[in-house]
Amino acid sequence: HALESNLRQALANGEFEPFYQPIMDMRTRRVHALEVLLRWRRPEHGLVMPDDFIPTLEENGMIVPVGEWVIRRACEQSMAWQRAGLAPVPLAINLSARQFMHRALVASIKRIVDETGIDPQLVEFEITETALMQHGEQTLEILDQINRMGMRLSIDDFGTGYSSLAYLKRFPVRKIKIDRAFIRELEASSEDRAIVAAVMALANSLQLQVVAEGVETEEQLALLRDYGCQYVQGWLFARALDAEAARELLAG
Ligand code: G
Ligand code: G
Ligand code: G
Ligand code: NA
Ligand code: MN
Repeated sequence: HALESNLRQALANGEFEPFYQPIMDMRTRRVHALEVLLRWRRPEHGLVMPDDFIPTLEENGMIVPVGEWVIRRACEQSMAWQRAGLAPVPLAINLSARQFMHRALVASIKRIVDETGIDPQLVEFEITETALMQHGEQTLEILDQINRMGMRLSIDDFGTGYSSLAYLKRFPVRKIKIDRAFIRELEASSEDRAIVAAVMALANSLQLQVVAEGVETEEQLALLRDYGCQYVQGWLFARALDAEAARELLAG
């Protein structure tokens, strides 16, 4: 369990670092939001990606304090950018099922808003459909509390999880993110195109915004534009950037 004890030290030693990937607005061609993606700057290892440490944090429960730290750090960063004169840009912050289950989540979000002074409208949370489906009525209560604070909710990795269309109507969700598995072969796969078209139709009738993830080519972008998808995220525009590179992007 060397990894686990290294992760404990990482939080104490300030080795975690949020990166920021732009979500672009097709209509304005500007940055619509920044997704916050955690990195671990591990001494003598370099930059470690979340897939190599988030699962361990989820298993041992450390995702709760680390996730709280991410929310706080990202809000502080947003405030620093605003004080430096940059136009405010919403942050899209990932929440794991484990964080979502934790009873102190809402209180800790409130505290972070009070202490950083961030406008809650600048914070949205991304939650997978599987995480949403795990906790029944309690889920609706937590989502309502977050929503009443003025924060938005998105469903992440849409289409890959435990799907029930009923919750789209019941939950105060503003946006769905089509998983990049459906975008990757969009040009070659008529099935993927049919899925994207169906998601767009559903989203339009429920008045949900849609983000397509994993957009890597101009051809994918053109198809998404044809389907009426307004928001796009992927390496065609930018990878996840460190705070300084994100600042430069926002500064134009
Ligand atoms: O708009 P600009 O030339 O600054 O584009 C920056 C990058 O975004 C380029 O790599 C371009 O290929 C890509 N891009 C192409 N079409 C669009 C679009 O409709 N919206 C946005 N935001 N970027 C686009
Ligand atoms: O940046 P990358 O695409 O490698 O991230 C992989 C996955 O790690 C993301 O899809 C997301 O689910 C998870 N992840 C990244 N950053 C965070 C974070 O700050 N909190 C949580 N809970 N998950 C994250
Ligand atoms: O939260 P989620 O698991 O959806 O996080 C998004 C993940 O997708 C991050 O790990 C990010 O680095 C990755 N990603 C973002 N854009 C692209 C892309 O255009 N192509 C690929 N392959 N991965 C991407
Ligand atoms: Na996400
Ligand atoms: Mn996703």
